[in-house]
Amino acid sequence: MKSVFTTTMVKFFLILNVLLFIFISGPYADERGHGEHLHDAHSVKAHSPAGSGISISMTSKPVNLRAGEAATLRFSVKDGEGRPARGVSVSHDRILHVIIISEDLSLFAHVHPEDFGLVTKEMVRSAQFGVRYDFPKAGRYLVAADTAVDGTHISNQFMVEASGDNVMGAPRKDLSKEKKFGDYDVTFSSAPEQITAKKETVLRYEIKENGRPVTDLETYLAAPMHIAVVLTDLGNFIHAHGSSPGAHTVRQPVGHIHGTSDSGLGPVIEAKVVFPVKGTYRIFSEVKHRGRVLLLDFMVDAE
Ligand SMILES: [Cu+2]
Repeated sequence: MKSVFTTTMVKFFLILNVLLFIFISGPYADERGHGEHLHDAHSVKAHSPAGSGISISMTSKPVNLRAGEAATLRFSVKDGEGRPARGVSVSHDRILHVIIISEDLSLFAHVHPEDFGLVTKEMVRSAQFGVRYDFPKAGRYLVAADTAVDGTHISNQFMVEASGDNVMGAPRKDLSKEKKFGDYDVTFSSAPEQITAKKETVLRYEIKENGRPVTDLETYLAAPMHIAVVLTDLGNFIHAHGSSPGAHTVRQPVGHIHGTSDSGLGPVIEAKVVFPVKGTYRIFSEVKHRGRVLLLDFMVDAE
């Protein structure tokens, strides 16, 4: 009798979970209008391939975000006619990448629909994907969404605002090039040293753990490093990927090829970035070491 009850309870919770999941991923018809408004008013279309008309729109639930309250962000990938885009596919191991950065530049999140459950065929068919994020502080946030449609990178950025009492402060400028992140010491440099907007810059990270060069970084989401570059007023955003000089990588096989091993990256990771305009940028970068994602951040001035 007890086991029958337990089985029933398990079934009940399974069904409840499925229902919750459907609820979370279900259409937000009531908010679409507001979402379009958000989109029209604040989003910056970044890399939509010319002529394809494919874009990502976003809505939030609740519509008015409150700091400290659970929120769901929902992204719709649409073709030029406003229909669900066909061919939305996994890139960098995920169907959609969402990066959230607070206006005070103190908060960084990198989340994916996969972090909250399975990506279903229905989600792909309707080209609608959701993530959850609890905005910790009141203020503005940049939300950057990246996906791939038929192998072409699609990216859109949105600005959202969370209300509440716990208001974020102004960003602090810190151009230091040697920083400590837990047990890791990271030396950051750029070539050329003086960064010029619109010209290619190579960012270089040298990573040590307790004084020893780290040579066993792992790939994280199919890249040695994921980099989010943001202008300090959140007006510009770039998502780039790093490579490990001398190691076999997806993007830049330089020098020896050490097979297709997932590890053996480091201690130097480099990334090519073109800073779009003059200004101060914060650069958040993620690497993976011993199964943990390490978040590094530096600031630079571009002339
Ligand atoms: Cu991602």
